[in-house]
Formats: sequence, structure tokens, C-alpha cells
Amino acid sequence: MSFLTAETSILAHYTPYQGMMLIDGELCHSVTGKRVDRIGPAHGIVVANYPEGSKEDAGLAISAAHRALDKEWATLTASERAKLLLKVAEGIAARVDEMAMIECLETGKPLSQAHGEVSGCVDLWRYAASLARTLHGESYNNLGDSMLGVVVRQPVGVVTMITPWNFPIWILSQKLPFALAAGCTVVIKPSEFTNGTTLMLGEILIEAGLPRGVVNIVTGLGEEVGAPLSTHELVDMVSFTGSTRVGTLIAAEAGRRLKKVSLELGGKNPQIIFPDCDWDAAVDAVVFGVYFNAGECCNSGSRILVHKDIADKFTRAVVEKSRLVRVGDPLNPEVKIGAIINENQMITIEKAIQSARDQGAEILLGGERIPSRQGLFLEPTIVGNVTPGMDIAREEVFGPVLSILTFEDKDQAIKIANDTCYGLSASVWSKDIDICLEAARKIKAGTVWVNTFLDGSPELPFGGFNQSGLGRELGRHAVEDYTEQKTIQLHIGERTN
Ligand code: TXE
Repeated sequence: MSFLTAETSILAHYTPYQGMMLIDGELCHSVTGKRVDRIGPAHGIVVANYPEGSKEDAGLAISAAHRALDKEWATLTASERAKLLLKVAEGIAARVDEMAMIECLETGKPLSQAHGEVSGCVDLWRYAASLARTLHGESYNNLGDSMLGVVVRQPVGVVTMITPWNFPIWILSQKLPFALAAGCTVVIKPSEFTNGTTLMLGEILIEAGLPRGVVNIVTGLGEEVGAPLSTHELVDMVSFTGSTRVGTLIAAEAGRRLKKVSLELGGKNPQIIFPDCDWDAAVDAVVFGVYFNAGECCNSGSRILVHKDIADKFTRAVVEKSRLVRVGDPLNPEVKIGAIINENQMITIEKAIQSARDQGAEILLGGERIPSRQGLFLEPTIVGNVTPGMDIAREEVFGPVLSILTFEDKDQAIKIANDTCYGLSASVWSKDIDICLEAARKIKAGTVWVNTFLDGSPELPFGGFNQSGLGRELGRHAVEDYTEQKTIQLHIGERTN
């Protein structure tokens, strides 16, 4: 394993981003005026500075969103709304480099990956614009001579969005443009670790001409700002991506008040490798799948299930390929694994590795923190001799840590694949179409890839079974999730009795 160091020349010219919240159409400070620095996890320097919002700011933002619901926003045609979303897409496209840089510095992910994330968002906004124009209701002309039924879609109302730190602008873009396409108004609370791209998007929304109050952004801590966003009486729907622990809490609070909830939570995603797989493609997918975004990815391919006949050879191939994955400063173009988001997350990962050791697994590669004065780095880690009952096989680690399990036949592979509380994604690697289709049908996951991994498209719904979440984002129904259906029933003609 080799550690690559800083491209210091880039940082020498960097000025920390001074973000502002967005409430009622104005870029603003928090009510208290307090601000807080974000220290980048890769460089140990201040990379940005933000308002420290509070309950009061959350309340102001929710009221602004509520006021905006029935104003100009409600009167726009689908075509006008779509035009605005397309303008935002162009605004993001114009600032990709700047947004990618703050995303990289705040998350610690490689700049090239941050670049891919931000530029990918442009297409999400464009796709949502297309859905704005196809959203429609239904009519029923088969209810008897004197009745006509019309079902219209109306915006659900004020939607709050609480987002995490792993793909800050991508995850927000899976939600926000679709809610706007439906005609909702929104309050966003980004993760306190990664406000940057969300606040830049706030600036873009103003430039695009979004009416005041339609989107509001409040920065701050989860319990201080996030909690009121799921309990306030003027909030109609909460859309959350983050940990299963906080998601459960939010769903309980919102549920008690009968608010609509959508949740995108964790995963422990299996890749099942059969002996007849395309060997090189499968090895590549395993290595990419676990180290992409330093494993801080709900879709991370964190467990592989390998057929016993090829287990030794396949494991050796994955270990060898993993040795070539470069860890280090995310500004260095050769680096594929950047920094871990914060010390707490690093400790969580270290504990998971230790628990694997304690439970009898074997560390085949890595397993240690890389000493660095500036940042939080971990060696790419592979854990072998893992059995389905071990914590490392069942719990989300959210780090560059791969567990390798073996299976004897297809039925056992499917059983192990389904043996966690999650159900976000999975993949199957075989040239036998029957095996692939049977596994795809029987694995309980929101996405099953066949002979590929981590692919996606705005057209395809994304979300999980079981404790991986509630509801789906993306896909052609994504806008409908932000609507309520209303039945309008009309009596026609003279009454006969
Ligand atoms: O997430 P949190 P954390 C998983 C992953 C990781 C673990 C912890 O396993 O190790 O979660 O990460 C806000 N009311 N994922 O602690 O706390 C918080 O401010 C309302 C999976 O950072 O769930 C942030 O904006 N909001 C995941 C958001 O919730 C609250 C991505 C997510 O933070 C709150 C990230 C509260 N009481 C972590 N407490 C994925 N599905 O991709 C916190 N928040």
C-alpha cells in the first residue's frame, strides 16, 4: 500500500468558502449570528465557514416555505417550472469545478470523484424537469351515466430534506428537483460536515429566479435543526437520507404527527460470485465497489460471497488488485481512496475491524489507520474467514472494508445474501442466465445488478427493502411521491330521483 501526499500548490491558493443560509429568498446569517469552521478531514485546515443555525432559524425557514406554497409557485405552469429546473441544471454545470473542490475538501473524497458527483447532478435536474411536464392525473368515465371521476395530483406541501455527508449534492439532487417539479416548497438541512455544495446550490437557485421561500436552507446540528424539521406542525413530508438509527427516530416522530416520510438508509450489499463469472470484470467490480467513496456509500459492495471452488484464487486476485489502490490526499489525481469523514467515523470503522478479529476473522489486507499529521486515512482492508453470523458480515461499516464469505451452492448464496436487516442492493456474477434471474428474483433488495455493479440512471428507481428505507427516489414515479392524489367527482345531467 502506498500513501500519496498533498498537491500543496492547489491549497496554497484556496480561500475557505464563506457559506450563507437561504431563508425566504435571502442569503442570511443565523439568528444568533454564530458561525462555525469546517476543518477538512484530509488536510486538517479550515476549508469553509458556516452559520450555526438553531431551532429558531428552522422555524423561520418552515414558515417561509409555508407562505410560498400558495403564492407565485402554485400558479406556474409545468412548462415554466421545468424551465426553472433546467436553468438550475445549467447553473450547476457552470460551477462544477468550484462545487467539486468544496465537495472534495469537506468530504475528503478524491477530486475526480467529487467532479463526477457534481456533474452527474446536472442530469438529475434535467430529468426532473422532464417529469414536471409529464406529471398528470386520471379521469374515470365509467362510473355510470351521471358521474365523472377526475383524480388530480397536488403538491404534498412543505417538504423537509435532511441529508448526509457522503454524497451531499448528489443525494440532495435525488430529492429537491423532483419535489420542486411537483410544486412543493422545501426546507433543507445538509449535514453539518458538508454544507458547502448545498449552500452553493442556494446561490444558484436565486440566480435562476426561483420565487422567494420556495427553497430554504438552514445549516446546523441534527438535534438542533434536523429534529424540528421532522416535528413542526407546518411540515407535511420529511425526506431523510442517513443512518438507520436517526432514520428510525425521524420516522417515529414524523409518524406520530402523521407526516409523510421517505427514508434512504444503510446497506450491507452482497456481490455473489459464481465460478463461471467474467473473472476480470468481477474482480474489478469488487475492488471498485468497496473502495469507491472510501466505502462511505450506502451501496458499498461491502460483502462478497464467493463460491467455495474459486474462493482462494478469487480472494488472492482481489487482495492483489487492492494493493494497487492508492490512498492519500484527495487532490492528488492518482488517489482512489481519500480521507474518512471524521474521527467518530474512523473509530466506528476501527471498532468494526477489531470486532471481526475478536470474532475469529482474519485480516488479509490493511486494517490499520495510516499515520498522518493532516488527515484521517485508513488502509484498504480485506477481512477473510468471515461467517454469516459475525458482526462484520451483518453490520454496515461505512469504510473501505471488504468482508469475504464463501458459499457452496446457489440456494445457500441467496440465503446468506438475505441474512441481514438491510436490503438496498446486491449483484450476481455468472454467465448462467437462469442462476442470475433466480437470484435477482429472490434477493430482497431494491436493486439487483447482474454482471455489473454500482451502475445507475435517473430513469431507474433507487431505494431499499427492510431497514434500508422506505419509498423510492428517482424513476418516473419520483415526482408522484411528492404529491397527494385528490378525487374530484362530478354529477352530470338531471337527477332522476
Ligand atoms: O449519520 P446521521 P452519521 C450511516 C453510516 C454511518 C452512520 C453514521 O453507517 O456510519 O450512518 O453517520 C442529521 N434529527 N450513514 O452519524 O447522524 C445529521 O445532522 C434530525 C448512511 O453522520 O444519520 C445529518 O444531516 N436529523 C448514509 C443527517 O441526519 C438528525 C449516509 C445524517 O446524519 C438527527 C450517512 C436528529 N436527531 C451515514 N441527528 C446513507 N444512507 O447513505 C442527526 N441528524
